[in-house]
Amino acid sequence: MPTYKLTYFNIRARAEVARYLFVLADVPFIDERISEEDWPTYKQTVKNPFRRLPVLEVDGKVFIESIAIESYLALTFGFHGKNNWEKYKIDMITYSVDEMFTKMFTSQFEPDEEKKRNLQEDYCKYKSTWLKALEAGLESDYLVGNTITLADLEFFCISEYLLEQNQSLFENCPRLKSLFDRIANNKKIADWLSKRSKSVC
Ligand SMILES: N[C@@H](CCC(=O)N[C@@H](CS)C(=O)NCC(=O)O)C(=O)O
Repeated sequence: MPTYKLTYFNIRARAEVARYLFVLADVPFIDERISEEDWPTYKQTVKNPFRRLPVLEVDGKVFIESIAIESYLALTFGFHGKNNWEKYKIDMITYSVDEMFTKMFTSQFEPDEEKKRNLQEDYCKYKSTWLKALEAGLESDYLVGNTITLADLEFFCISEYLLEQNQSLFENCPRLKSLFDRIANNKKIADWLSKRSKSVC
């Protein structure tokens, strides 16, 4: 089995889905976390031409860009659907979650009050449409096909953040609520959640 090393900060954000994939696949990996204070030095030599994280190394081969990393791991471990149609739907959900992350963080960190209000409005509208579309599109016990895939892990990862902001997130989405609970209660994920490194976000 190859040696996997995933390097990121001590946060969930753009690396947690990759971590879930390792956990679900029972594949050991080095979970390297760079502290805020070590980052300026580490950044000088990080194996990414954009000088950013996450970086995945597989037997020394370097992978960058979180979505490409997740997609590679999901394909390698068998969580990327059974055919091209399923693969497309998983990608579509992955990109919609990425857009949500961007809207959420951009609105959170915008210093200008008026711009912040507009960004928050846009984020809230997007979130509401996203929830309705996913609730209506659920195919089975899982978002795509009838087994757990990368799409469910993307949904779970962003939902952890959304629930921290609003505990009644799933008030009108009973099927999504069941999906969230199903993933949280998956034995391997539950075990990971109970012992993962505590992080600010
Ligand atoms: N599109 C890239 C974005 C990577 C990115 O923005 N990483 C941030 C952390 S989430 C980073 O390394 N920030 C530190 C810096 O830019 O100095 C991906 O998804 O991997």
